[in-house]
Amino acid sequence: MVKKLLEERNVPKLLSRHEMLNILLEEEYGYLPPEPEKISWKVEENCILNFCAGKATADKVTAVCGINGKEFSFPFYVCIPTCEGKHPFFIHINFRDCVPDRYMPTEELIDHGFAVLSFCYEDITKDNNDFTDGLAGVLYHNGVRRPNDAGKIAMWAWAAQRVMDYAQTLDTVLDFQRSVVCGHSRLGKTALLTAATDTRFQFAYSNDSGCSGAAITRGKQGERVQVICGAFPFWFCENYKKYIGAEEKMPFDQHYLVAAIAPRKVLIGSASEDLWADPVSEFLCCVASGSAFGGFVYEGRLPEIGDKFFEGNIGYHLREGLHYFSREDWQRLIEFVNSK
Ligand code: GTR
Repeated sequence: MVKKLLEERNVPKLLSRHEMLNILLEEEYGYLPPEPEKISWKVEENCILNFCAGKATADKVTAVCGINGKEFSFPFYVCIPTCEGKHPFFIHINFRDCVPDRYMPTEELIDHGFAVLSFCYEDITKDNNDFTDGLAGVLYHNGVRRPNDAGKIAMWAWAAQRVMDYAQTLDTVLDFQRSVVCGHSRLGKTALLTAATDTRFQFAYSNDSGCSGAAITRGKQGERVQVICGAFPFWFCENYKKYIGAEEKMPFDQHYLVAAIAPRKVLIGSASEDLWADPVSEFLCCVASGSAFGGFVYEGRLPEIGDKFFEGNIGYHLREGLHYFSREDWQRLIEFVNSK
């Protein structure tokens, strides 16, 4: 039944990682900005004193990037358990810059032995059509973009990769076999693009990312290309608009984004009432990209609330409820990472 549902979607066949990435960057997200010519860090140690009663350190770091002969800076937080050992870690692309935050239960993550590095996406460039703002202003002259130049998702992904540059300076306390990039909704789309374009990330987690994220576009319920390009054209490159009302003509579908992360690991999380994102289309994306991971292991039927398909390197879980990055989602993510 699942196989038949996927066949009806008529998605293009998987290609090599390189080919799939080129298509996605050219046609959907735009090419990521170049790596900085130079990068340095300003570290404010223990910006939150005795964080979690001393269970963790909390530093505020500013990345100072030389790019296009100009300078671009952004802040992020680094919370690391104080106990001995090398810690698995999350790079969380967050909506807000608070630690903790309603989308980031920092103490619980620390209690599970994870470090978390997080930044607020709008500290990179605002979530709007202004391409003179922040990193966009450093990249583009007067905010003018060519058809395949980075949209805002590609810029947020670039920033997550800079946070990974910093993580690499902490190699005595972080475990790079369990490096995870994660995000919710538009930032779940961003997390997938981050890992697809940077093999330093061993795991990616997309929570409720839906249209132009982890959901197959062809035959999708809820949000479609026309709607997303109407409301948020700036998330993508200009070329993406070609597919408004012409999704069948796309030389790709979203399984390319997920498959481009293989053979590394991906977990896709859906919420049962998030029909705008469309849990079934997110699940079908796991099925469609499965062969790139050596198979998606599931029970041959559509998912039910509470399901966790964690056996393969591509995993899926379905939580009850609405569009939200919940504690339950974080718990599933921790379980998935710890099971590998
Ligand atoms: C919605 C958008 C979705 C999703 C969401 C979010 O308005 O239509 O694609 O990404 O925002 O980021 O919360």
